[in-house]
Parts: sequence; structure tokens; C-alpha cells
Amino acid sequence: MRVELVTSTPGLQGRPERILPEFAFIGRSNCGKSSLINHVLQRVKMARTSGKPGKTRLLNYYLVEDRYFLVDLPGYGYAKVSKQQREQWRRLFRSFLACQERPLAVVQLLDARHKPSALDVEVCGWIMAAGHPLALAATKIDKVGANSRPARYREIISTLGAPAGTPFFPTSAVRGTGRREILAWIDAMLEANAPAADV
Ligand SMILES: Nc1nc2c(ncn2[C@@H]2O[C@H](COP(=O)(O)OP(=O)(O)OP(=O)(O)O)[C@@H](O)[C@H]2O)c(=O)[nH]1
Ligand SMILES: [Mg+2]
Repeated sequence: MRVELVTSTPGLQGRPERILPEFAFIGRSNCGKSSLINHVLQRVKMARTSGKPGKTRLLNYYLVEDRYFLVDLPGYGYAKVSKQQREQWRRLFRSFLACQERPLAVVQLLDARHKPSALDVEVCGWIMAAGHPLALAATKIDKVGANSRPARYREIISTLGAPAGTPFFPTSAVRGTGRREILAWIDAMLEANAPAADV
């Protein structure tokens, strides 16, 4: 798989000039976005990960197969940031979603161990309201016993209020689960021209 980190930028003005379909990975701080991106791209340390929340501070654009961008976004909901930083994140993410010139689909990641937070629910609402294709990924499923998983997945979907049929991927970057399914979804979206722009 040909992958290249093309841009790391704190704001929207630094996004790549090239317009290609974008698949953004979004979720709480520490939920495993960067790890899942590394797993999907089959790179050990392409996206930087950390045991401490708040690692990814920039929008990182990975060009994949010269065909689309995977975008690693800073996580939300990290308690130790100032109100001002929180507000900044909110503005950044909302304008990221509002931009209609770039075809965008969003994968929202949720730690399989926890019930989605109020902020997860709010963010999911923004994505749906913006009209972008949405998929959900439960992360770190290796940390949940196989018997409890179906109930956790149901809780995630019902708490978020995601519409029936929303693609849902159980994933584990540690065990290597979910890569094939996510890549198949991305391929299907590209073939259907689904991340569409309004221009
Ligand atoms: N057991 C397990 N741990 C994981 C998995 N994915 C990520 N982790 C761990 O969770 C922590 C956070 O992972 P990151 O990928 O840095 O999380 P992130 O969502 O990018 O975090 P921010 O950039 O801070 O928003 C790290 O300690 C990872 O090793 C997984 O599938 N299973
Ligand atoms: Mg990260």
C-alpha cells in the first residue's frame, strides 16, 4: 500500500491543495485513532500514538494509493485542556465538517469499553447533520470479553442514535481486527462516489 504523510496542519488553511475524497477518523482523545490508522495503513509508526491523551494536535493528511486521504484529527473530550482550547477544537471540527468543497466521509471511533459520552453523541449529531457518510468503529475490542461485545456494540449504536444500517466496525489495533472491513468500506464509498462535494 502506497502511503505518504502529505501535511500536518493546525488549521484548515493548511490542508492539501489537491482535492481528493477524504476519510476522517474522529473520536475522543486516547480512543485509538492514530493506532487504528497505523493498523489500516499497515505502518508501525506512521501516525504517532501515545498512552497519554492529547497526542495528536494537528490534522494529519495521509495520501493513500494516490487515491484518497485518511485524515487523523486531534481527539476531543480530554479533560485537561482549557475551556479556550476546547472551544477552539469545536470551531475547527465544525468548520471541517461544514466545508462542502471537499468530499468527506467520517469514521467516528468509540472505545468499546465505555458507553459513548455526551460529547460523542453531540459529535455524531454534527456529522449526521452535515450530511457526510458516517461509519462507526468500536476500538480496543481486545479489552472486552467476546461474550460482552454484542451488548457493548448495541449500547454504542443506541446511545449515539445512529440510523439503522450505519456501517459498524469492531476493531483492535493490537489484534489486527477490522482493517479489511474498513478498507472494503472505503473502496465501496469510492466506487459509489459517495464522499461527494457540493461543487
Ligand atoms: N489494547 C489496545 N490498546 C490500544 C488499541 N488501540 C490503541 N490502544 C492504546 O490506546 C492508547 C491511545 O492510542 P492512540 O492511537 O494514541 O489514541 P488517539 O485516539 O490517537 O489519541 P489522541 O491522539 O491523544 O487523541 C495507546 O496507549 C495505545 O497503545 C487497541 O486496539 N487495543
Ligand atoms: Mg492520535
